Amino acid sequence: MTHLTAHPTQASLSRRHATGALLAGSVVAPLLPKLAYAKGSHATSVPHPGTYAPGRPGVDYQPTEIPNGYKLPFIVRDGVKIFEIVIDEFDHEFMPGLTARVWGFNGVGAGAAIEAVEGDQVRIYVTNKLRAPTSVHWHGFILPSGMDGVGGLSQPNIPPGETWVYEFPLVQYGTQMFHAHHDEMAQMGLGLTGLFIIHPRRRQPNPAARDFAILLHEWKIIPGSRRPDPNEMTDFNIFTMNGKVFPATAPLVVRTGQKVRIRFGNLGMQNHHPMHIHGYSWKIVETDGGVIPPAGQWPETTVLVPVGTTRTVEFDADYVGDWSMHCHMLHHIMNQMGHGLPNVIGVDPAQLEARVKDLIPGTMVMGTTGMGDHGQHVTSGHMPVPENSVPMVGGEGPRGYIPMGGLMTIVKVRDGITSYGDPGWYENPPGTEPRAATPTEIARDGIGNPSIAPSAKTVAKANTFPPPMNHQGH
Ligand SMILES: [Cu+2]
Repeated sequence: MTHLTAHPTQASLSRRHATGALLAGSVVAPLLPKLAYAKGSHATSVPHPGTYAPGRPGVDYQPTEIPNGYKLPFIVRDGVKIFEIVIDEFDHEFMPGLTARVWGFNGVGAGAAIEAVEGDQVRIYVTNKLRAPTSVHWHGFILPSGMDGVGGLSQPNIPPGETWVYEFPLVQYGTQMFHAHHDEMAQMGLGLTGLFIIHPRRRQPNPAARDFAILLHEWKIIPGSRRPDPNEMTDFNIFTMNGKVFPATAPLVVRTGQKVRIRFGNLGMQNHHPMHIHGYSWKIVETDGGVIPPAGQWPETTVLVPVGTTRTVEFDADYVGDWSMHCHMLHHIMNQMGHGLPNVIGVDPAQLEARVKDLIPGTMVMGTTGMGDHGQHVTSGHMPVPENSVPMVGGEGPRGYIPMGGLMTIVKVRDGITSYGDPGWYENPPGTEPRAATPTEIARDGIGNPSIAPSAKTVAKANTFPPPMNHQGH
């Protein structure tokens, strides 16, 4: 029973689990000491320790899609899955028009992913090409303390130019993450964050046909600059899904009737993201702490993804269409939103422009009716902005300009598709889209009649508290 004393949590091993562990673990000599773990809230589908062949994509698990992201390849040597992480500085495009020099894993800013299977033994080489020391932490993993990746605590930092190796067994499944754990605010703020998907060894009942993972991140990139500012504490202005902002975010393409799983992770510095889907409700089935039993899952249309966590949702794609999926913190769907500006909502621009133009010729007053048309002015080129910036820029939609950016993508549900390439825009069937009302309809239904639409004044009066005194009652 010597291996059962290898980890502090083993004191809490139940007799049932200890028995399973002994049966499964007594067979082979592992590369590293195999560890037994009490089954906490994290998810397992088979006993640990155990000896399991490296999980094969398409056979032992259905690979997860990383829209816009990059999945690290692996090789298998002597039963160990080997990955190579390269930490470097490079130019990363957030969308056409905005590129910045970030720090990231394998050439991707906040969009790299590792995928493996519960029971795999993983060996991960980390090459540090930065001029700064760094380390890699495996976020949400049950592993030996020394492999936890905290610079100065569980290991010395990896010096510039060196390649270090981590190795541990995966004794859980779920949606985990990895990130630099030295000089955290700077290194993560510059993009050293990634996803780590661990599939269950034993296939779970009724798995999702479509499985997506999206890492949320936030950056401060001053318009016109080419470096994210790692000193920012609160005022982030670029919000990414796997490193991209809308309209550069890839749509999630789904066939009608399929079960869909979306794994959200958030390794930003500061912000929580209430991710909202249109046209559907979903259930939160997992966190980075483990699986939520069915009885504990409740339906929502918005899942809060707090910083430092993952949330996995599932729903059945029963409704065809183009459905927006976005963060409901509304400045998180604004690219490089300008704020701290004078509030000119409701101002008559003609008068203001006439007076300011004496001082500054060519002045164009914007924002008097909101900011919805700002991005369109920028996109069409008649509103000058700093080079390499996308201030409040959105994208062209099939029926007009979509003034959203940042944490926004589109779930495209289509009948009978055989390819998951972008199917283009959804054509609303006749009669299923709003339009201008005809005079006949307006007259027929009494629109404009005070009994249907009382004036704002009438409504305000009725809602006055205390109600107007009824003098006749005295
Ligand atoms: Cu948000």
